[in-house]
Amino acid sequence: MSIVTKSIVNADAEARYLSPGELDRIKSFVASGEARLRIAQVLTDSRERIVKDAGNQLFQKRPDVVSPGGNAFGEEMTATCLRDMDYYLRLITYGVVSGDITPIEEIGIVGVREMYRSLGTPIEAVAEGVRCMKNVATSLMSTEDASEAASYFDYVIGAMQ
Ligand SMILES: CCC1=C(C)/C(=C/C2=NC(=C\c3[nH]c(/C=C4\NC(=O)[C@H](C)[C@H]4CC)c(C)c3CCC(=O)O)/C(CCC(=O)O)=C2C)NC1=O
Repeated sequence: MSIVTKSIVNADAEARYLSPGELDRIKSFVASGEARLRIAQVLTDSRERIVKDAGNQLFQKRPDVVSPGGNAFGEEMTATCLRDMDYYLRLITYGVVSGDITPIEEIGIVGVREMYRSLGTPIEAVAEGVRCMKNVATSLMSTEDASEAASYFDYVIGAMQ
């Protein structure tokens, strides 16, 4: 839910006008809109490159995951691993557009620890993959956009620690 929808739901539950604080938050959401859309556009347009380059970086840092016995060993498993990275990049675009980590949290973070544990996937290596995507993605942006974008990647990385 965006900050706009959320504020309206909260205000209407109390049959009141939006408070000055809510209007302020909506104002900053609107003011940052152009930058957030620009960032989402870069992530969307460059998604293949971001996932591919970040995947290569990850497998250099963590050769164990693509070695025999590793969770992403073999063509099919490696492809599934890259697909998961693409999933997280997609969720990050949702967060960037809505200016809110809630969609990332609800779709990709709640229960993630248990999920990867049951799959035998080392979650710290998934976090490392997201960190590699952050590095590739932010290198494609201005300093200001990079710092805004980085906060969403950092949320995912932090949630997987
Ligand atoms: C959009 C929300 C969402 C997420 C996040 C998601 C993740 C997800 N990753 C999975 C598997 C997997 N995920 C990985 C990923 C990796 N293994 C590693 O060693 C690397 C560190 C890492 C890549 C960075 C692998 C290799 C599998 C297959 C594991 C297996 O089948 O044994 C599976 C099991 C089912 C399947 O294979 O599709 C799910 C549900 N699905 C979703 O719908």
